[in-house]
Amino acid sequence: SLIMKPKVIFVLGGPGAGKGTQCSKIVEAYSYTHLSAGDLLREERGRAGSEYGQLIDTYIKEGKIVPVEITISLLRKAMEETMTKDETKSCFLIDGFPRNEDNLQGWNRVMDGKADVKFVLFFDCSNEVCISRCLERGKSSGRTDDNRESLQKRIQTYLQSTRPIIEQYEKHGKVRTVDASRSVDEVFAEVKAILDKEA
Ligand code: UP5
Ligand code: MG
Repeated sequence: SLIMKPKVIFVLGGPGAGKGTQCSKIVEAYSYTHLSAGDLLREERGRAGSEYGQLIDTYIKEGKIVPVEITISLLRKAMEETMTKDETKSCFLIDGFPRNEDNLQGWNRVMDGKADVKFVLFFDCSNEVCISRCLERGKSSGRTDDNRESLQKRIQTYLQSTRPIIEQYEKHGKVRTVDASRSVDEVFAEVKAILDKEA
């Protein structure tokens, strides 16, 4: 079980908003561990003997949100592994989660009292910019969802399911919004200002 109560920042924003890019930069400069829910799901999809491989594959291509039991167990395992290896590593960037009401309720059910969610770091970016970044990346990413058809669905899911989650946190004053349409360095300057203020 968890040794110390982990400190969590949820990192949200549309597909291609730059969540992963900015989390990598945060990790270089601050003592956070980056856990991308999408990366964990893709890893589980490719794991030999995974009972969820096929389901995850289909959901990702369709831009649909995987049932929370699967995602939460991967996140929880990754957090526990990190903290077991090094007890001082108790700050996490959880990237791309929670994406819908099912995710949020699952988190609250499993993690309530076991982790402190500090705030949501929200990378705000127009759909057009998001789509063009993912299509550009799709030329070499090998991601099965970096194509026009999947992107249309990912954007739909983001608008219908994820934005309302961000709005819920906003009502509690728990969202820090960054203009993610600018250059990587400009975005990171804004991220740093937020993290330095919160620390
Ligand atoms: N790039 C980044 N920043 C830039 C900038 N400022 N200027 C110009 N270019 C910039 O960046 C995307 C691309 O843009 C890269 O080529 C980058 O160089 C460039 P990246 O940092 O990868 O953006 P990110 O927001 O991380 O985009 P990603 O595609 O990972 O976002 P998604 O939220 O769509 O993907 P994720 O991996 O989180 O989820 C994929 C799928 O998994 C979901 O659709 C869903 O089916 C499933 N999923 C769940 O079911 N549950 C979960 O909890 C999580 C995922
Ligand atoms: Mg990502």
